[in-house]
Amino acid sequence: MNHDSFIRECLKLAEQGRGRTGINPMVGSVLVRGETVIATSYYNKYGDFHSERVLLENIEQEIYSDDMLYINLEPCCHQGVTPPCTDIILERGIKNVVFGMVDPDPRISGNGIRRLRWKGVQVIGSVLRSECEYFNRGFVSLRTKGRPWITLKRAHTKSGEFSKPDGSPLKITSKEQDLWSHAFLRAKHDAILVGIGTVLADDPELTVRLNKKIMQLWKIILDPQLRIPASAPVLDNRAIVITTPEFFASKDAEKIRRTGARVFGVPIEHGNFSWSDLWKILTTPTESFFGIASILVEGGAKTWETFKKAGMVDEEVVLVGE
Ligand code: AOF
Ligand code: ZN
Repeated sequence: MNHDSFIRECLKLAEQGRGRTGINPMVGSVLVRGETVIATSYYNKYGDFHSERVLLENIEQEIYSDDMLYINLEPCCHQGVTPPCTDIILERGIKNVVFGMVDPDPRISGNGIRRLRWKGVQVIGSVLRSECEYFNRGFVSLRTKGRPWITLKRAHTKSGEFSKPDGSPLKITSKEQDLWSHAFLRAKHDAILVGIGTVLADDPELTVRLNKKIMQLWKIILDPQLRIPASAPVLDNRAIVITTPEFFASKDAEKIRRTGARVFGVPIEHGNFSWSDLWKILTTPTESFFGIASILVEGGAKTWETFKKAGMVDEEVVLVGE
């Protein structure tokens, strides 16, 4: 039995939920009979039934005692927004479970595995643990550090320039590097974050363009003095403008909200936005917002420095142009 390849199948399925699972993990499951996958499922969006439940509630075939259920994450055993996955696994008579990684959520964290074993289910794992953990790095970061996973992206020329001598923007990266940035950086994060300086200098749209398809990410703009013009192309219903409480209820804030953007007031602490308030806003789901688990910080230099000095960087990518 090749456990690795079936866990990889789970990851591929899980990927289909990207961008909709919010503060929860991306999860995929496959049910295998012999060497054949007989049913698949994935966690579609925050608040929906979990992957295993979707699979086991919809399967019409009888389940055999040597069928194997694969999931990239340990099955949950808590009553949350939805009922425990361990219940449906036991109810449907699944006797073999293979999981990719232990669930870092303190409500679960090994309890799902223990419950299944105690009821006589054979549970195998972790299988491809680091691959599974890296795949769900946003979720892991939220549950272990209480903040999203943060990737810093910078670009400079071979001689180390970030901008023209007068400070105006300089095109640094090649077309190939830009394509890579869209496919492997922007598309793999829930949000892009920039400082107001970058918005005023470059007027970016901050979307993901992939083979003519546009994917919508959350766009976070740090703007303490609320300098962003309501006409900025970046403003729409995926934009989140973070300003200080004194500008939060201003007329300008109202104008910005009319574009569909959200405006939040976060107090300044030691010269920066209060990290704990910022994380609370970005990771608390509401009816129309499922929360952000990973952020790509794109600039400019001041914003990078702020994140670096605060030790808020998990991964750093440097693109060197001509
Ligand atoms: C699974 N399969 O497909 C998912 C799991 O807010 P709730 O009630 O939906 O619970 C969210 C928690 O459940 C989340 O923190 C994670 O530990 C687990 N998510 N577990 O077995 C799934 N999405
Ligand atoms: Zn579950």
